[in-house]
Amino acid sequence: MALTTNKSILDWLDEKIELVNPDKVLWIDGSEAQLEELRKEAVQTGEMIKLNEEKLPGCYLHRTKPNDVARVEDRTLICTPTEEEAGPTNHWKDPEECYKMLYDIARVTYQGRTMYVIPYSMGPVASPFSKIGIEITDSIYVVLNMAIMTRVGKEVLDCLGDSDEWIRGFHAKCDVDPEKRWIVQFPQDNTIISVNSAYGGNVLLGKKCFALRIASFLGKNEGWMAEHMLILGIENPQGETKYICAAFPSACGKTNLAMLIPPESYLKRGYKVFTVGDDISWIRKGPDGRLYAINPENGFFGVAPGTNEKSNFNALESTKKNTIFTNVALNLDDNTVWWERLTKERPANALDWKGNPWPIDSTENGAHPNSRFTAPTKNCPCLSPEFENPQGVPISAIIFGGRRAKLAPLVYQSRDWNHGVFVGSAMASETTAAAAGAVGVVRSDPMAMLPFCGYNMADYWGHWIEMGKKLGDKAPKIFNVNWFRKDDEGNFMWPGFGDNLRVLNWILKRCDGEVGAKETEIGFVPNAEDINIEGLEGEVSIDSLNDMLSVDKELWLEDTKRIEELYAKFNGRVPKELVESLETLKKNVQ
Ligand code: OXD
Ligand code: MN
Repeated sequence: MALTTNKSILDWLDEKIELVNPDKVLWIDGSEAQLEELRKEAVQTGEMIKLNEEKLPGCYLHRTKPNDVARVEDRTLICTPTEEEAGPTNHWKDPEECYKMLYDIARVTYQGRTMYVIPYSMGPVASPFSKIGIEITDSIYVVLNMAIMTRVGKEVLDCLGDSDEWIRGFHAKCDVDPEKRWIVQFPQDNTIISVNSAYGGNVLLGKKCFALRIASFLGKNEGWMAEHMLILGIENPQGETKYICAAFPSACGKTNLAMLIPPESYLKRGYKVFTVGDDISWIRKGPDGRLYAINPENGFFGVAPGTNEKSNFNALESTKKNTIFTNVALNLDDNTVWWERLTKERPANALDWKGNPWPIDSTENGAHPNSRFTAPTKNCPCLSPEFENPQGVPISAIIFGGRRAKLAPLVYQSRDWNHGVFVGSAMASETTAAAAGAVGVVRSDPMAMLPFCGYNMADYWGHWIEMGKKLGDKAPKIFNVNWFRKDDEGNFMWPGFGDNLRVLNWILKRCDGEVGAKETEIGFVPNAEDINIEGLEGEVSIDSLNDMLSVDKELWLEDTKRIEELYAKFNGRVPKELVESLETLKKNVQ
């Protein structure tokens, strides 16, 4: 039975049912009883493996096809009416042609299967920030993941009423054929279609497809922002909490920063850190003129390898119940999971992520490098009490970051909002061994949004500039951090992890005008003595801190060429404010 009388939904469903021809249609009502039925069914068919109920209560393991383990950026399309609207950093196809191609691929592929209809809300139901989506899928794995990552069920439909303001999401697993795999956004139609994949990033349509690609487009038209940013709160010993949003390309420790544990000396003084979000922020101007953010998600879809008690205690704790693991190794001795660096020793008796025996002398990984956990946010020990606040949290600072061995100082502050937008647009990171391809290659990734911006990126930068005008002197301050500076021997100079709080503290002091800084060619850089390194004796000295804060003009001049090349792609569409900032930087470092 349909859970709604909303005509726009029912009409759309009828069309899709006719196209894919399912055996039956099941509305997801969000009840625990229904989800439990689906879990049982998935275990019965082998789609999921139930893990040790004592050690990992409510947890399951799922394996995707080995050809389907990550997002596919070259098969991700933005189908705007013209190619120019999608811009040079997106892949584009004519919408009409693309619908036809996708419908031909998906036709009758639900035959013999169930169509699941998932009504979900991104953001707390009925928050002014929130948006509603309907995803149809032929995968129980998708249903169960969506039920963790978003707010699912009948109350979402009740909140929507008769409105047709909802995002259409259509997923069909088909044959999981990589040659016919497409992840497609139609921003003008509020529509997402994903075919031939069953991997989270491609099929949990609320996440990257909706909450970033479609939402960035909505945000531009409606005057708000959808960003690839974590949100964290820092409570000082006086009990005041300030919030920061931060964007990083992958492999820069974003989840770790979102859940950081303060160094011992800070804990003793009464500092606390709270996670509001680890991946996505929806941001808008609040009634008091400041910028407010919510995390539209309800779960963490985190990378498992490297997560351990030391690197990210809070993330690991989050995965200890009601979590779905994807493509990790299975420890056969106690029916639990394992991934690289979870513990020093690997389990002796285990299956690898493909479900094959994993001999103890194997040189292969047990878990896929992009294996994941889908964990409810409410499991997180440091989840912010403001997580469900429908009004969001006020943002004091925005941070951009990347992995730059020699270039960017540990931290610097932009001169003003527009210069900060320039800093974000110029973001780049060096590749690591975690991804395929050469290591240490600099890749531009403006605002960490390269694969996630749903329209022309130059116009997106323009939208940032416009937001700055609306906020005026209430705009958050914008900073850049680099936890990955290396010395001449190739060693990391900064300890990172919890000690990053020392840098965040400097940032918040700058926001409050409590500390000075040096004006340099690239922006405001801390005086070394203003970064607290008490307790880091033997690891960081004032001298090494001065090194980490130094600006090598030659390297910066070289980097301006990369930015120039990036801007050149946009055929004169880059906002003049950014072009001016680039010219200023060039002049300063010449
Ligand atoms: C993610 C990503 O999965 O950014 O969050 O790739
Ligand atoms: Mn992400």
